Amino acid sequence: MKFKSIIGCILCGYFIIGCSVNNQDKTFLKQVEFEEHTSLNEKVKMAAHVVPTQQQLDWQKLELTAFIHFTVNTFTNMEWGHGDESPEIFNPSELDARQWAKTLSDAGMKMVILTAKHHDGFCLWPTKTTQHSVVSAPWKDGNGDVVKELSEACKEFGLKFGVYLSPWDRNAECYGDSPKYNEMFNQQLTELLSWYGKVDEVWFDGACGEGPNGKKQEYDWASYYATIKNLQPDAVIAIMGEDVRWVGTETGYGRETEWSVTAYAPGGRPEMAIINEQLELQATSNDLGSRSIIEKANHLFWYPAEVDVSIRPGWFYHEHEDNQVKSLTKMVDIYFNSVGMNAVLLLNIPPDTRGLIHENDVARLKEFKAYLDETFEDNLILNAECSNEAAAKLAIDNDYDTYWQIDNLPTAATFKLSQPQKINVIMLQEYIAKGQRVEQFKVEARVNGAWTEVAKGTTIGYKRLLRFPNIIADAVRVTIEQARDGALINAIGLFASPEILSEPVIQRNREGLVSIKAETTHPVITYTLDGTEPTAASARYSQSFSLPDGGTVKARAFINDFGSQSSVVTQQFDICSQKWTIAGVSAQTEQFKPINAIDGDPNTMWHTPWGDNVPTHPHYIAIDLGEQLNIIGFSYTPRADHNKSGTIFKYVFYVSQDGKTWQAVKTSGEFSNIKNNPVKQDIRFNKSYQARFIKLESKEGAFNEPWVSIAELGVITK
Ligand code: FUL
Repeated sequence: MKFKSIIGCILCGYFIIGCSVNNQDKTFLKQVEFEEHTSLNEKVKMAAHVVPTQQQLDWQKLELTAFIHFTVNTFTNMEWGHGDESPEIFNPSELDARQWAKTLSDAGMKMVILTAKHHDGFCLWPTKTTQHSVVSAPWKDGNGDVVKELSEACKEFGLKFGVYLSPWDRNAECYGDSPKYNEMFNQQLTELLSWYGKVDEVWFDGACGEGPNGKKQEYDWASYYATIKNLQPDAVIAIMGEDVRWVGTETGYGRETEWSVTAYAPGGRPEMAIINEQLELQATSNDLGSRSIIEKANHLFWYPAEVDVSIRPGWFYHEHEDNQVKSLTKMVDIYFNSVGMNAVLLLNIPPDTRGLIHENDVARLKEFKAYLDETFEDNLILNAECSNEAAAKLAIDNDYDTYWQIDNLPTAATFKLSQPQKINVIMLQEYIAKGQRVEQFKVEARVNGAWTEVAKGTTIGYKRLLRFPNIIADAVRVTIEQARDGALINAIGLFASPEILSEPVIQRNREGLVSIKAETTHPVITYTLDGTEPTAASARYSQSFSLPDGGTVKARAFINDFGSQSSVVTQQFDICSQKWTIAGVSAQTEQFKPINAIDGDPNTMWHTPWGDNVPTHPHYIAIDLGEQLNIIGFSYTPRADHNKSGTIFKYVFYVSQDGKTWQAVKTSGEFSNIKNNPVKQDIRFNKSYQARFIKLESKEGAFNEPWVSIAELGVITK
């Protein structure tokens, strides 16, 4: 096998990339380029020896990191600001970055990344590049600096610190004048990376909502990376950077098979884009690193996944989402599907208009931390007897840098526990300092003398966590079945996680009937309609009840004679759609009728014809509300299934008295960030309108398709 020099050296020359060609243990630091005619077997073996940089390795070990989204949007109630917001509105009454840092460090987070500048262009630090910043805000009479306050608080609480700087800038006048904006952007980076001490991660968002007629800016990625390498050589560069990869969704869930070695080329440089075009790969592709992709690839990269997700539906704080902080069950599920699937979790916790992390989020983070502590405090395998493989002991010695080396596959190791124990979680870790290799494994447990398979999987990577139903076992057997080269397992864990009583689900149908269900068998559910927290003494739910005009329903589940309780779930309902009818649509299909958009069921949808030669935008749906209502806004719920095709991005919203003369109340509306985060969006108007009819007209889809889909359309009257 011959090795060619690494493409990074040829292409740009600013990564120090080495390849030690020691025959025992060849490694390719961060990337490798294949010689022509390299066989698949050789390629796969080389893939096993692509290793992370020290920075990437240190980053991976953080596991839990936090995002802070805070800017003018916090005060305008928006997800994407337009860039024309007055700095006057930026006025947090009690901003306390120490409260953020303490809350996050108490929650087990190891780093905090702040949106120093989001798409609206407002800078949270006193930049010299624009007046559109904290210097023009009333907060601290223009003398405030959020970046400084948070970076100092992070130092105090032992947290690493990162900055998010949006390349897309809707305020900068020079955006679109490429050389000029690149200079401004590099200046902003220089300030952020030289004024505030150590910066550990720089986050470049790939989002841009300019559309076909918008401004076109050619980002000079190579110069941005050079600025960072120069000022903060230890920082990893994420998303549109070359060290850390966006996992591809904002749901909190990574891939079942997650390779840190990808054929998907990192960052934004044109030469990387060409590689991805040739292989037809995107950050969102299902498969970035399997053997079949490697077969086609000429290069491989160490490009590990980061899972970014918000604790609330939106990235910025919205008061109306105070009751939609993700449940403990959901948070734990996200943890197992991110940290437990070879990724780093980047959990967003957006401060409110006071400049504080809201009480509801603080409470949930405490529960989350307590749950993880209780689950992982006692690794039951550490005292196990390793019966058949002396070498496997190295995986249970609690030393990260020693490992069980498995050269002949498949190989199993049995770990005998001192006594039968309740278990429901297995943890496996690969020693990724030497590469990611395992392609298939299984775990069996001995229950009452009989072996049964409890978990199996494909990739392990830095960490793999698998959950299975409670069992009482006295031994476990781990079999590494397939790998790209000798497998190196440096840690195995066996845990008993506490049961979480799952929260009830509150639903209301078109007729206004509310039903509450829980997954747990035979729970007692109590609820309130007055906004108070349900307790054991609150009304018991036994059958559906009517709430046609809307209101707030809070519910909680109990088991064990009220001995264990779930967290509280809240659902806010507006007026129900019982009296509504469809007054008109631009196009329809038999399968997905317009009525589905107002049937109260988010699992059904209206969809216009799709495929070739179908009607295109503007599409519309008009609804007769059956009565005059005082409308202050509307809500759009994108389709519920995994496929988000037809999701609307830009729209106009109209009201009418008679269904003939329409008044546009939102002329250039946009469902911000709906492509990446397709959740229900509440759009509020500046004033209220008396209307009997409403109409939503699409202008542009989120995925450049000519058709549209709507799961639910609702009005806000309260
Ligand atoms: C997206 C952005 O458009 C969102 O507003 C948010 O910042 C998220 C983390 O990245 O691409």
